[in-house]
Amino acid sequence: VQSSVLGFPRIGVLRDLKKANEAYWADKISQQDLLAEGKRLRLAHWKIQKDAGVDIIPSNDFAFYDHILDHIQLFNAIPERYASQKLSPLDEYFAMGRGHQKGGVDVPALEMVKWFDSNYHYVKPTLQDNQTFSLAKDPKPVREFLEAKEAGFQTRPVLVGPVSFLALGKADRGSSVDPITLIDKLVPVYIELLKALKAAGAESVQIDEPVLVFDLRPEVKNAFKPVYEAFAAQGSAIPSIIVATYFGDIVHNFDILPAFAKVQGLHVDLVRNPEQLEPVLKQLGPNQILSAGVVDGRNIWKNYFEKSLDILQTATKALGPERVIVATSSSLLHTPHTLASEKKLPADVYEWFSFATEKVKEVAILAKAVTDPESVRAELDANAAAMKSRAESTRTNDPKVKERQAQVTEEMHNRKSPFDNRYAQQKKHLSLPLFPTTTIGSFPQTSEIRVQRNKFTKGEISEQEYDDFIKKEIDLAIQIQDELGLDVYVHGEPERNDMVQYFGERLQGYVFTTHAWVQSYGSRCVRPPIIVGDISRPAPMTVKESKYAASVSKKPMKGMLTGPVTCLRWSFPRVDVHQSVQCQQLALALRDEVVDLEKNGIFVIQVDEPALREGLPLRKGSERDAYLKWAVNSFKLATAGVEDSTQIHSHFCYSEFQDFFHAIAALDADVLSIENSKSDAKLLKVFIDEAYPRHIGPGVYDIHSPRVPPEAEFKQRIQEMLQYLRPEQLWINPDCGLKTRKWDEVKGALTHMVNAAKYFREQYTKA
Ligand code: THG
Ligand code: ZN
Repeated sequence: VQSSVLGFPRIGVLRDLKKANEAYWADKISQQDLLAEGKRLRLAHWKIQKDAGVDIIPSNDFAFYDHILDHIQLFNAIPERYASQKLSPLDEYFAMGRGHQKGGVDVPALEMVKWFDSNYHYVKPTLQDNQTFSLAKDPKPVREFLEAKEAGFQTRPVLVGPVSFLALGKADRGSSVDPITLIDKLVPVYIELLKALKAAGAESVQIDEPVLVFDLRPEVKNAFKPVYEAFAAQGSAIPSIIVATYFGDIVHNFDILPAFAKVQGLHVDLVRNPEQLEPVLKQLGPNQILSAGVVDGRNIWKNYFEKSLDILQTATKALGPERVIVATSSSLLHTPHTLASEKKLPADVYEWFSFATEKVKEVAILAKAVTDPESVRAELDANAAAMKSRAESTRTNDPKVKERQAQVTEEMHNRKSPFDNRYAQQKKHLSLPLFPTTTIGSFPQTSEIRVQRNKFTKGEISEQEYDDFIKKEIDLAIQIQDELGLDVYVHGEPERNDMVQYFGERLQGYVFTTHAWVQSYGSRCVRPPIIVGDISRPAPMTVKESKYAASVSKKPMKGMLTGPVTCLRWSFPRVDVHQSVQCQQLALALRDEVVDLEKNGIFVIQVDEPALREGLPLRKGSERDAYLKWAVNSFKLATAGVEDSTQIHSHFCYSEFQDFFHAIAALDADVLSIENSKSDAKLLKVFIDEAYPRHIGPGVYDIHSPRVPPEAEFKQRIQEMLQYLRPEQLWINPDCGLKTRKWDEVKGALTHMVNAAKYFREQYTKA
């Protein structure tokens, strides 16, 4: 039995890649320096895996920004607006990833969206009606394979499969091509790449076709067969192929499997869907390999060896040990680098976790244990002890929380009155103009803020000094909002590190880490807190700052909370209790916070649920309905405790509402802000079609890019929105929080935004 890893995190022990990227973008290091840092990281990560005893080590899992973006460049699927700038390949790459506004060049970034149901974002392939593909010069997978080989690592390159690459893409604005129809143009380029890999010495490649876990349109389903037959026709001119899927089961797509009759094997996710093992075993051809994903690539819990070995025994019994590979369920991209960096975790809890570096060892140990458990007896015993310690720990169980959950009633989920009544009262109470302007909550996290927070964490400044600093930052945020002329203020969240981590650190039932960073997009990382037990709120979490901000502001101050679903989704959840239970516990804690804010004079409260959609089970059907029911109920439970005159806002970081509209409507939030700046305003049509009565602020500009759009762009965007929304329904706001931006970018963009809102306000008041 061999062991394999589908991908390793790229950012390094101390977010080295983030630091290098950001230094390069700020012109502080050269292109050569950045490339050298990339190489150093790749070599370090290969070494970790080799030292752990992993048999099959991936290459081309590294990316400076995003691996799908790598493939966009690899296949020369670069929209003309970037290609025509004559930037260096690396700068062109970053221009697509994050926009480029420098040296007379001004191009926005390509759209970035969530990777399946994870908190990682990929750059969407954006394709043209007359799209062509060709293989990039010095193709990255070949280059990195050779780099590894030279350093003494035989690797298995990871590629995104051609069907998934296209199916995850979209037509560019102004094009109407269905990306999957481009498959015949892509396959020859792909074959050229596979041949180059073979010539370089690659014996095997991992081709990821994760779209196989979706419900697929017939056009996409039918695309697999010709592609993989064309590969098979290459015989030994190309490496052998393992087709990898993850984050779901492929049983519902078994009718596609004949397409893979000639590949070497299949990888399936047996953490998420262990029940697919038996049917998959039956589907494999007589010589095909099963890559059994038993070590979780999405969570940080130590592998339950006994359970995994059960699965692996079943597989080896059916196939024989030489046809089974023990693998991570997915790439380890979604897990932090190493547990060894955590010096502050309680000792008992420390034993329960495995991060990427430790998971790599788990894979290697399991591979040995299947056929020769005695060779790893000590490891197996230690694992059993850790499992037992967790199962018996008193940390996990809080009877008071359970009691409160038992007392939740149906009516606790509903506001006192329907929206129309509420709105009438809110209008009076808040006296808002037409096209009210606001922001999503956070303002720039300046280096000064980070420095002070760090000092406070390390005990170098007192709580009083830190509080005074935060107050000064809030004062500044309010002064700037005065100058900008916004209508509903925010305090700017200078006291918060991350919108989920901050709450995790204030709730019972969580533990948090010091270095457990996970890449979210590009150079941006998050440090998800870990839910280990029943959750409750020992004390108010945000009241102090919001109350202070309201006291020094002449406009309504918006309180800012992260909703229960998002707190759950962006944490590492428990695996011993259903997520719906954890979510309800979070909802009850937040309900108390919402009511406390109202008691303290905060009458606009935003409860963000940007993660609501990514939690949606990947396939339609009963699982989805069940998820939506508990997710929506948790939001309602968290927010329904307030008076009618208090306005509840919520925010979502995406614009794909088609499959999801009813859930959003069911939240009954008075105002929704959504991300729309990079998608077609037509998507808003669903709000008219469904006669949505409440208020909406579709983001009018993209905050993920440093670019400051001209005022005319704002006006045009608002004009487009007014084709689909009633004027009294429309709020004007950015697309998301502004914490990643610099103050001059924020001031520039918001000045244009407020001017544009005022322009329409005048037009409509006249009319
Ligand atoms: N928090 C969490 N997940 C998220 C978001 C978030 N997922 C979706 C979306 N927002 C992703 N966006 C971001 C935006 C900014 C940052 C991370 C994810 C960010 N991170 C800091 C960085 O990388 O420099 C680190 C934060 C810190 O210093 O504490 O800015 O908001 N959980
Ligand atoms: Zn957002």
